[in-house]
Amino acid sequence: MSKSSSASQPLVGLIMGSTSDWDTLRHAADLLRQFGIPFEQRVVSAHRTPDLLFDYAGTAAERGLKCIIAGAGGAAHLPGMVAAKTHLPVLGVPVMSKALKGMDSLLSIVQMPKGIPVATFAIGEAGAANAALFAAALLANEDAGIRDKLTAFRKSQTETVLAMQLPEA
Ligand code: RP5
Repeated sequence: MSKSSSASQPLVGLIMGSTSDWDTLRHAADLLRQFGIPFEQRVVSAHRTPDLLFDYAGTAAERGLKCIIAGAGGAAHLPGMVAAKTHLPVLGVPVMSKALKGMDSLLSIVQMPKGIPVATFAIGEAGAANAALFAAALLANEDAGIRDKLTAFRKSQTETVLAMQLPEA
């Protein structure tokens, strides 16, 4: 996946280690779009494009990003290395790996040593979606429009669950 961004100044960086991660991270992109949050999306690999990683993370704050969602699989050092190069909040999404079903990705991302935090989400689609919702919650502190959309999203979810019916016993 090549570099791309929405029309206005991106507030969220959505990066992943490979195009093979897109099927997971697209769930974050869908929600950011739904909330009208401008974001940029890009493949940045910790071990295959380390210089790009340093440049991307090192310039993220000055380019106006407010947080970075980083998804990776396997020995998933992308979120941790990004966090090492920026003070912005980094939201790590473990991608489901073939060999270990994402447990390797999860443990690689969640087990950051004390001092450089990465907010770690669930493996796979749920984690990607929740990372986008968390990014929305961060931005909602300063943006009433995003806050209203987040409140409406929650209300709609609640109404859906309240309307759920089980089959008669
Ligand atoms: C990681 O290696 C990526 O995040 C991806 O999840 C995994 C496999 O990458 P590909 O071999 O599919 O490019 O860096």
